[in-house]
Amino acid sequence: MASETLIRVPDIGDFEDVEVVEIMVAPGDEVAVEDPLISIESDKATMEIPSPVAGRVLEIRVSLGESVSEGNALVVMESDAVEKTADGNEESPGPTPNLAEAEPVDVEAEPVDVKAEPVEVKPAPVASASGASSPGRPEAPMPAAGRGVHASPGVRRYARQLGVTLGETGASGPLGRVLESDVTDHVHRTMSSGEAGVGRGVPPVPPVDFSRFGPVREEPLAKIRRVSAQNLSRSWLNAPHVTQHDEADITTLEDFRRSCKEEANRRGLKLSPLHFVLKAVARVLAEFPDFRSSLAPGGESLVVKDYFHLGVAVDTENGLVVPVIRDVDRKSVFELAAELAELAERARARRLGPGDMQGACFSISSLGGIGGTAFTPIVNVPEVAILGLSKLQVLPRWSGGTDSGAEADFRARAVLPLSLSYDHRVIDGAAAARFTSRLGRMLARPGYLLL
Ligand code: CAO
Repeated sequence: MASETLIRVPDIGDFEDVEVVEIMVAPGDEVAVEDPLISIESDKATMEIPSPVAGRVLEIRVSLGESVSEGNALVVMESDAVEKTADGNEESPGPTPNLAEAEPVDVEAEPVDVKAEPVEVKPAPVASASGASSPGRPEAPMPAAGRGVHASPGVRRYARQLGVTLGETGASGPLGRVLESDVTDHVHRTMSSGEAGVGRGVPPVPPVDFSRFGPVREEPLAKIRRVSAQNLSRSWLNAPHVTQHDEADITTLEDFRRSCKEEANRRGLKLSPLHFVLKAVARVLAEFPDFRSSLAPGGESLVVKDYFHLGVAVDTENGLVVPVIRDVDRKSVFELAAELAELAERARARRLGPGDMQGACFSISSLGGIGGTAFTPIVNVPEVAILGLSKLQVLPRWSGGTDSGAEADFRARAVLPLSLSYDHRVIDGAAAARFTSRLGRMLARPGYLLL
């Protein structure tokens, strides 16, 4: 006859308040003996708690993120064949687990995460602590941990961070063990199949037969546009975006730029506001290292880049490409103008190599030569921020700042709109506002660039 079995946290050594990191079953699931039920993780090791009985899951007594210790109730199972032992206790059928020999699956962790140290964890039967059990529910002894999907804690952690379900990956390790490379391969396969490009779990747009509404024709997309569509979707779906809008008073800079025109012509160059912005951004990035960082795999640290290579979005008839100008901090504005002109020309002639588009720590997208007052550029992930420039306008600005004193008045100023999109996992709104304010001040007083 079916009876209910309450499964508790076994003896997990000296650990207390261990976090529930994975719940592998849901009410209604049928499980076999030793199928994994719950995964718990201390700062040293991960351990699966398998089912000691075969049957149906009735109730989950814990939630993700909850801290548990030995004896806490985890899962209530309905199982057919729970037998009485000689001492009157009830226990599960099948191979009686030898708890002394129990081999915690996750003990020999591969050091994917440097914090994962091998620790000996010995699951043991949970004593029927008085008052700890629900009336009428026999306690189940706990067998050895982790006989479902075999993987080290490092691999489990890696899979969790990437949102990968271990059962869906290959298992190319010895005895069907899932390796880190199986998880990585699974992600690559999913990404290149296009499934992840539009975001897993995002409902697909249903196809529409537009010819029902009028004449249509189908035109193939250029390769560049298809590649950038994937990159943009991936960036948009992975990074929580926020855009900080600001403006820079570049009246003085514009006077200076005009005064350089003759010299620029002599060098066969055209100076645009963008070339000065490149220089100023490199200076501001030196003061704001987070803006030239990337999240390390796993998302637990930042990789800060101590180089100042900047990507610049170039509009081509086949789509958007982002070539990279290296060491912007060490180049003059004329050198930057010459290099960007050369890169843009090669981009439009489809002569950029992959190396020309790699290594940026921050990007700039300028629509200033076209129009618009603000926009929300998409961060070129794994970079964490991108600066958008719109068309400068001559606008009235109050000369007294927040002071309404009699001396102040409205003056015509050349105002450059700035739109800084950032990955909110790395950058806070206050930092973004400080960044654009600093950049605005730098551009308003271009003499700073000489200091
Ligand atoms: N405000 C007003 N005028 C501006 C300006 C601004 N912010 N920025 C540039 N201009 C002017 C230039 O001075 C130039 O004027 P002249 O013809 O009188 O010399 C004119 O606009 C055209 O400039 P440009 O765009 O050709 O040159 P640039 O160096 O500023 O930009 C490049 C080069 C490659 C970035 C640009 O050509 C380009 O492709 N921009 C589009 C990028 C894009 O598509 N971004 C969207 C991506 S989605 O995030």
